[in-house]
Amino acid sequence: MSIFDKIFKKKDKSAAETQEKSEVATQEAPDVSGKPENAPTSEGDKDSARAAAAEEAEEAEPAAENAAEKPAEKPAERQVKPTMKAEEMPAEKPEFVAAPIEKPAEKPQAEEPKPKGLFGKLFGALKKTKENFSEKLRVLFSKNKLGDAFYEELEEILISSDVSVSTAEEVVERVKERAIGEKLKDEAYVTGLLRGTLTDILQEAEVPELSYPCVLMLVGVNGVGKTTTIGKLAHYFLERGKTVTVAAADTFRAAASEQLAIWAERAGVRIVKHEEGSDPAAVIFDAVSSAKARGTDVVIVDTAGRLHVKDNLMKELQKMDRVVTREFPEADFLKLLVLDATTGQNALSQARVFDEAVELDGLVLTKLDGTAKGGFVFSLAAELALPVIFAGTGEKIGDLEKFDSKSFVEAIL
Ligand SMILES: Nc1nc2c(ncn2[C@@H]2O[C@H](COP(=O)(O)OP(=O)(O)O)[C@@H](O)[C@H]2O)c(=O)[nH]1
Ligand SMILES: [Mg+2]
Repeated sequence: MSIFDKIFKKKDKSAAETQEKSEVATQEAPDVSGKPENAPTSEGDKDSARAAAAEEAEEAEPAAENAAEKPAEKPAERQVKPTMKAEEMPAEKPEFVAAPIEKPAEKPQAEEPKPKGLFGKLFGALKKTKENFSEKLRVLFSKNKLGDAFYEELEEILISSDVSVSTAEEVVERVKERAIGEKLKDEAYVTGLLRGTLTDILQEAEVPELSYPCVLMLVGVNGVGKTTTIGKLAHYFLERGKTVTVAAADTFRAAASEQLAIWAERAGVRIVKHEEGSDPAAVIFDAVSSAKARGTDVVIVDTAGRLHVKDNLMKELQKMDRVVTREFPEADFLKLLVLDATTGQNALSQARVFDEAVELDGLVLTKLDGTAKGGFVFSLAAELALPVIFAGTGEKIGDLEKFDSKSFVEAIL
């Protein structure tokens, strides 16, 4: 079975989570079909009334009128260049930037990565990473024989490529183990071992295939590319014949749901949105209720990323998590952390924070067209068992690919 086919999994949903009550509310089905001006007219001050309605809804099925209108999903081929810029840039600025490379290192033999095809863009995106890595390895091989000094330096190279210390140790340990007893210990041989080890680490974190219906909730700090990725994902699933609804649960700023509405229109999918400042859990409740009633395949949820009010944000995310688990237990529910690939080691701490709040299922790496190093991907797999599921390679609607571990390793090494 190909890696592409194995990258989804369904985590156990804790029974405890399903019992919690939420104060979300039902309201008229917000079907704006990508037309932001048709956004539902709910008012914040109706929250308590809706809360009561939600309690009733816990026993009953979601209001039938949510289902009345026919789905507005229709695939669209438009590829409009996004015009929006992040108004709030990431709290965490990239700390590590790949060192500029003067000349590409000679490729250690072993099979040539294929620059064309499904993962082709990624090879372009990771070219600098590969040059950087290969150059360092070439220098290492030229001055060292296999031995302690060699392995120590190999560990340092990994760390300088944003692999965490403990993961770098593990990688080197595994390479050492494999090298023992072998006679052929040249550069290509060790590069092959390293490549195999890194691939194993990623594949060990991989997850089974996604099943439908499913809910994908995207979390992450501001500016990493959540909203953009949701537009790309909507397009991705539509192209594969799925029906999609996006939910604007970043209700913190009106601009956030407007930005999502633009993407929804561009992709040609239905959006569920409420007013600025409304309860994000209520948005999810509506999105999930109407998706159930309409038989929608994929619900993709946008969330806020204001880490500076971390406690609130985390409580909000937990509440949304509970709503999906309780209201749509039959759906495959994945909580995906979106990470800017230029972020470096900081990615690990972001992942820990979000994983603690809502148990994460996987990652989406964005901005792989930038100066990504990508080494942290191995640490997230080794230390948090978090696989990368999708990769963003640009700002256009088609710039998203399913992540493939083997191809990724070939692209960087
Ligand atoms: N180059 C590049 N830019 C991206 C990618 N994904 C998102 N962006 C840009 O990152 C900025 C922030 O994206 P946004 O979706 O608003 O982030 P959010 O705050 O997490 O929702 C925007 O300018 C996007 O165009 C990507 O894969 N490549
Ligand atoms: Mg956003």
